[in-house]
Amino acid sequence: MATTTTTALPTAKKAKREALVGQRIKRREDPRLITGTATYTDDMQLPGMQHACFVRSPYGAANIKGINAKPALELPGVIAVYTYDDIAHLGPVPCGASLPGLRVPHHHLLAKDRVYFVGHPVAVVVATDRYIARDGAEAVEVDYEPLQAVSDPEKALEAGAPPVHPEWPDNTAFTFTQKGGDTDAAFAEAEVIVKERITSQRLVPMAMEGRAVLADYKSGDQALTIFTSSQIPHLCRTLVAMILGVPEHKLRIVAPEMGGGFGSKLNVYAEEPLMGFIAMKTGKPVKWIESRRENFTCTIHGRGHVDYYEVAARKDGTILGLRLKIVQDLGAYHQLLTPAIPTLSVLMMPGLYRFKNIHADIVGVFTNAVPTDAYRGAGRPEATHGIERMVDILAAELKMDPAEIRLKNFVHNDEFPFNTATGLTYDSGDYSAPLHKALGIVDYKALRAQQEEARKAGRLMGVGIATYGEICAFGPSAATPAGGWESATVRLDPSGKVTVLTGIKCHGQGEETTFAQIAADELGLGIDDVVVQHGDTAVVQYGIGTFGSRATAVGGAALYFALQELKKKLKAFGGLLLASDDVTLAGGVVTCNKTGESKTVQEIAAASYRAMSLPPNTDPGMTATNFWEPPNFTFPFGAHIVVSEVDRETGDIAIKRYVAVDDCGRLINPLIVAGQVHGGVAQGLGQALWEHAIYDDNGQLVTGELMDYAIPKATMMPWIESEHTETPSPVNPLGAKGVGEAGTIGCSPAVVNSVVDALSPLGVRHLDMPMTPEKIWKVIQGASKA
Ligand code: MCN
Repeated sequence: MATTTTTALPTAKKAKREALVGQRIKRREDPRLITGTATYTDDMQLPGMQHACFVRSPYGAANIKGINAKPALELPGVIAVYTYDDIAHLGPVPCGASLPGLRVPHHHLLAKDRVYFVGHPVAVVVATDRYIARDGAEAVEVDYEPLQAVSDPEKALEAGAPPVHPEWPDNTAFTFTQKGGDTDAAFAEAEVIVKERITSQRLVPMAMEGRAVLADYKSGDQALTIFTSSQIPHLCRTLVAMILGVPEHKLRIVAPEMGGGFGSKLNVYAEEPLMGFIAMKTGKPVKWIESRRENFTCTIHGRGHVDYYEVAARKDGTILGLRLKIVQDLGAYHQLLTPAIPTLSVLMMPGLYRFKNIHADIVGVFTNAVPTDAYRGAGRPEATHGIERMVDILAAELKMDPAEIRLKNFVHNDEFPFNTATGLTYDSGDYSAPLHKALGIVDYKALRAQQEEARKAGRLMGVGIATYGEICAFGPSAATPAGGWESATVRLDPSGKVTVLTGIKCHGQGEETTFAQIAADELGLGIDDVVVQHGDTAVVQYGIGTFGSRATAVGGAALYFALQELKKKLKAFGGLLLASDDVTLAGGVVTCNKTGESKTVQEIAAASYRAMSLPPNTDPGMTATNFWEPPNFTFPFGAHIVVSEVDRETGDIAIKRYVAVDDCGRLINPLIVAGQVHGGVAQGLGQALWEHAIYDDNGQLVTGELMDYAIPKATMMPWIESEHTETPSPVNPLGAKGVGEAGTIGCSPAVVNSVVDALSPLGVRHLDMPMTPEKIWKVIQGASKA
């Protein structure tokens, strides 16, 4: 996988006085990552550190008749075993989402008298080393009474299905309806109606670094520090303090280097407060590092949709309305945002299209499985997959070209800001531009001619188009659980070096680089004059964190405004030193417009700390902080085109070409953006072709290891031709929209549309993901028999 552009990378020094924003600057994070000198949680060793290992349920559903910890406690090196009775006084794992009538099961940190999914924590063993802790966990005897589990959300809704939570025998956590326009009238007016059942299978987010927690308690100060691989350190502090009942100012959360999160670490899990509890109880540090197997069974999954679509249209291809039912597999509990995810799907169901009539019903279903929650795209890949499949199905029904039908239904350029059927206001866009660009790159007309030839020769070649719009930059606080603002502090040291403190948490996205580009440009300094710090509640002012592709559009905007404040201070101090009211700040220098005399930013910074004299109403030093509340989300968009070929004999799918044209507003760093698109596409391709978290009828995760759960390896990735259009967002001063999830959102429908197109001569109209060779082979066999 590589980028198509071969432009030489500028060195930071060379680029010193050129605008850095917009340049393909290499990530400053990478040297420590590729030389193995970064410090992840598991790299940390504290004196007297203990290790924890969990006893977890091997059953999808069972009553706990008794727990005997004695055999574990007899093992040399085992220090303690804790069960529900020890932690009964602590708060539950929190759910931050609310919906009318939502049923919220009490999510104890350790199972009380029943287990609800394989991996459910029942006890935690503390020992002198990791291996003894593991032996200890195996020695704990738990007397289970197995119960019938239910893991298929549609079966869970059937009468007589085993109840996941006995108090709610219908397994329904909530129902939710969202309506816009007059959908009945749209369907009455329709000349054609197409229907399909479309699934978005359960997926494992699969960050390279699993979850990891290290807690350290200083009893003299009554101060608890928890190092945890978290996308939301401050929210984690607030919530863990509540669970443990410790004062928030005595709790410090540090999120050290992270090997990705992909939404799975936008959460507070039982292990975080439990390690805090153990550290306080034993008076010694304790570490828990998730195994890969635990990551499969105990960290949230994504997707888990069964959707029923009906699209009403005119014969000319104009879409009139959409009816939709989502059956959302929630798993056994609500994690932080579980019930909110399908509501995000509904919000983005109109995609890039103008139709104004929608009726969407969601039913959230409890199953005996680990909870679903936010995984890269969180609700939007499901929506985009659904609407983009339906548009292709409609095009096939009407024998229209899939590009033409999209162009016909796009929101027009003069309609922005555009109010959607689901109550959103799309900020800005030129939706046909990426599609035209992508069609140009593949030479669409020639490609279709080539396909005709291939078909004549008996080859199964497909061309798939998907366009997408996504909601990101979460978001106005009124619409985001726990607040949607973000914070930044910019500190100029006496030597003139810059420290940026940001409330977002970089965990692979590269803001240590892009935020330094923004700060260096605004102050006229070099990128090496700036460091970006994040992820430590004792260092950084409160922030919301990183998710929903918000860090740049919201956190970057907060940084921009803090920089404007700092620039004002620099001019005021500079003016004082130059004895002039008429000064300009440019290129790292404040210049008197009358005399031409100047002072460098470094000289002004030093003087501001020395404080021999200060401008009126000014404090010594040179710091500015901004808390920025965005007025709206931003809505990136794009078009992906996939050329595929299916092997008739094996069902294997070869991706021959992958073209991604994405519009995430103004590009801060095109190299990083390309990396984000590549990574996103890898995860979308994984869903389209290989990945599936399958629970059997007993609630066992049968694809619970990497031998069975096929994430794409580098050799399985196609060459990605990544291009852009740039439509600035009016929502923030950077003009930036998010890009962290775009690749995933655009990918899966483009791939499925391509493969369905390849198999359409065999009468295939729809395929569910993952399109494994076995599934495709069976489809081909079935078609040839028919
Ligand atoms: N960027 C840019 N120009 C733009 C938009 C973004 O140069 N117009 C840059 C940003 O400055 C940043 C990167 O692109 O360096 C991604 O920025 P943004 O779109 O703001 O997304 P976030 O930083 O908020 O990241 C969150 C997003 C999400 S929601 C998931 S899930 C995801 C993703 O990012 N998880 C990731 N990308 C990931 N990448 C890695 N390596 N690891 C993860 O866990």
